[in-house]
Amino acid sequence: MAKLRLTYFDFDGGRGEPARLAFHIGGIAFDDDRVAGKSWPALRDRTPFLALPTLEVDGEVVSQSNSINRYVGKLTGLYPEDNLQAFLCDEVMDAAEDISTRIGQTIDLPEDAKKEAREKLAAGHVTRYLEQLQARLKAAGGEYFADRRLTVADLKVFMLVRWLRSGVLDYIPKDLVDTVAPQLVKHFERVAGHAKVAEYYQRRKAT
Ligand SMILES: N[C@@H](CCC(=O)N[C@@H](CS)C(=O)NCC(=O)O)C(=O)O
Repeated sequence: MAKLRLTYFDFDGGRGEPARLAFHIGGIAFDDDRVAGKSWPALRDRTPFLALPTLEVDGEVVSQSNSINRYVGKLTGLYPEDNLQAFLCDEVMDAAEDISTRIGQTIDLPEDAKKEAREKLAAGHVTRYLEQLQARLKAAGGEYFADRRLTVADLKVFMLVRWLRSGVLDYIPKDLVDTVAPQLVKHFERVAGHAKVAEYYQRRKAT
């Protein structure tokens, strides 16, 4: 097995977390390199595209969260082998990435502009994306997004829904997912209740 080092910011969420979870679920050892915010400026220029996460594989540093998710998904058995199921898995991950990016772009706005942008997003793109993700989930059988089993797409949406429901995003109602896409809440609970996922967060809480 290659030597694997996943580098991401030191919190339990965001773009690096699906790969951490996938490694844990698949039982694959990796170096969980957690970067403190104050160390980031010095590291930034050494990342391929000035951003995290990165995954180092036997000394080669590769980036882009969904590319990492696919690679780690293949290593851990959490990525479909069937081409169409893989396509569905990718679409969901990229949609989750799109909407996370749109929301992320509001984080550093001044308060008034943030309010305006987020209210517009909540009523527009975020609602649309959640409804469509729910439709994809239903079309895939209602439990998982692809292959009728847990894949990295489920882990990616799990992080998105957790973020939206956490209450940290002012002006995006934290019950928006519950209101417009209740099946995504059920999906969130399904993933959170997965034995390995639950065990992972129990362990994280204890550290
Ligand atoms: N398209 C990239 C986006 C990466 C990205 O924006 N990462 C954020 C953290 S989630 C980052 O590194 N922000 C620090 C910065 O831009 O200085 C991916 O999916 O990995």
